[in-house]
Amino acid sequence: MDTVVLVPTYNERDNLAALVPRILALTGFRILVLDDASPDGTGELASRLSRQYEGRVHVIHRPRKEGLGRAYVDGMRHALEQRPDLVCQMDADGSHDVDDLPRLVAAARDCDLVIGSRYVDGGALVNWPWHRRALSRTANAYIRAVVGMGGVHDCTSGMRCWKPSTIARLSLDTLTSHGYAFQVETLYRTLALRCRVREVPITFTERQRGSSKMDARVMLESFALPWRLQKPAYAQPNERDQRHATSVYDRAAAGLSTAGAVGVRSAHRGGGLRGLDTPAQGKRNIRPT
Ligand SMILES: Nc1nc2c(ncn2[C@@H]2O[C@H](COP(=O)(O)OP(=O)(O)O)[C@@H](O)[C@H]2O)c(=O)[nH]1
Ligand SMILES: [Mg+2]
Repeated sequence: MDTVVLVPTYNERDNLAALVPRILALTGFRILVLDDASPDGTGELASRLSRQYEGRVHVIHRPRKEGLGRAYVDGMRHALEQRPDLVCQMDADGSHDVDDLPRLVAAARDCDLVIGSRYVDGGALVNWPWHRRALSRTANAYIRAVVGMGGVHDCTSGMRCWKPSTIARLSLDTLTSHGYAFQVETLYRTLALRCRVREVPITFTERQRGSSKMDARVMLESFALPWRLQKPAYAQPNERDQRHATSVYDRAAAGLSTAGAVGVRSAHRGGGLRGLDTPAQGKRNIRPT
């Protein structure tokens, strides 16, 4: 199994130096670093690592800081060209545990997107300050209230494993998010495409080195995104898929065939991805068909 791990970096030199050997210790994993011209020399370090581990570490040097979402779009495009079996994404700062990667990869066998989830049974947060916990929990509740999101518990998680065929259907060119909203936007599209999404528990640990790049602009974009997704003008991957998604979720709301979903709790409140809501339980498949 050939898996490419996308790692976005902005000022993560020490963290990247620690992360790369840990990932490469796993069989079948390659790394694509997405660096936005970090002033601390992360990009130069990534180049050195790509020479040291030739063929297993690559780096995209982007000219300026444009946000996590833009870096991921570039990375996904390049990853698809390399024709791997799977594409993972994870933060560079040590918050995502390398040891969780094989479980994500294993779970991808029978679904199209695996989300490493902090908010299902077995998931955990370690050393995250209370205001970050509150922000993350509130963001997830807000997104689910506005958009639904098929009952996914951790819509904002940055640790994921994709089937390349799913990424190929996302219409990367039309994704709009610059920052962390990328995670929500790509999940929304994946569900709209009726892809199978599965959450597996992960432990998220607060970084020990460097600082968070979360800022007011990132938060504002994330706040606005769920509403933007509802607008008729929002570009969908393709119209046919979206029409199907709406009818599928209508069926779910009516209590009809929802194989894999644990139950249907909320009433249908509109079109799009609203309507399917499931009781909080452990990891499971969401198969809205
Ligand atoms: N390439 C790139 N990476 C970014 C950017 N902003 C954040 N990152 C990376 O995205 C990951 C998550 O960012 P972080 O600041 O740790 O977010 P937090 O964990 O929510 O505080 C880290 O690996 C960052 O270096 C950006 O603008 N460009
Ligand atoms: Mg972080």
